[in-house]
Amino acid sequence: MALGYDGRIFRHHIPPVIRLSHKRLKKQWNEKWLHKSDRNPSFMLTTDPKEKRMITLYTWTTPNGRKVPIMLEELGWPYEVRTVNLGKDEQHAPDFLKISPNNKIPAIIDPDAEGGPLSLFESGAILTYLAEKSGRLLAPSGADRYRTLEWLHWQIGSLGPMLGQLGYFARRAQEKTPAAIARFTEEGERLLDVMERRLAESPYLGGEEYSIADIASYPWTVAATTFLKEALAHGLEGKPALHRWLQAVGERPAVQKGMQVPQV
Ligand SMILES: N[C@@H](CCC(=O)N[C@@H](CS)C(=O)NCC(=O)O)C(=O)O
Repeated sequence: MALGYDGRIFRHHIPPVIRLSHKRLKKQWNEKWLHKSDRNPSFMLTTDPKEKRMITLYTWTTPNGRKVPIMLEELGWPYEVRTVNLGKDEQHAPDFLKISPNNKIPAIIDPDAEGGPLSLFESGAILTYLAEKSGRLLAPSGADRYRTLEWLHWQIGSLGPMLGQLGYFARRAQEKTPAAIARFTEEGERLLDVMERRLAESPYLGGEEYSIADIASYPWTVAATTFLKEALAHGLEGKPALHRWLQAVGERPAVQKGMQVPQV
């Protein structure tokens, strides 16, 4: 499908040349994604759509926000970053809601997906999609595939939410709620123990190979040693396998680059 479109959502100030040559495409995108009342300038088309068919990544400077840039850096695919400033509540902009109905980053739009442009939210779905599209970082079948998906889902359903809640109650909330802090500290510690046991028996979370399960867990493990260090009782203390894994993953150039995205 000759989309010739770079994934940016557009509505206002569309250059005439684009308006003419991409009329049909614009109509298709507007119908699918745009909200009439939205005036968010960060969603405007600003580059020549014929030049680029790259993935647009909507993200912010948080652990969940770093997973997808790490993946895209591993793949070496060009991508365009759109910041969604959570501090300014941009995750609630109506246009962003069309892409990410749960009002959370990360999200992507792939203009070059099979069957037409595809928007995706939820980091686990995005990582799985990119792994399947590229044929990398997730085994195509068999036990290795499901072991990787198991640990990917563990991160999405457990490590991320528990450490995220700990961050909220222990660091960000004005009012401190001891029971909530105790609960999420305990759960955070327990999950780091689970991770330590897994990594003591296996080089990577999914098995012998580095995979999307490691990409998903890395930014949260870094958070456990930085932003959440004080909140956790023990954190990575006495966890040699976790230290070994953190270092191995952290040495990857794609991880180092992805952890710097977005630049704000
Ligand atoms: N399960 C989701 C979690 C995404 C998530 O919690 N994102 C946070 C940033 S780390 C967010 O967008 N928070 C904005 C808000 O809660 O309003 C995923 O893995 O993509």
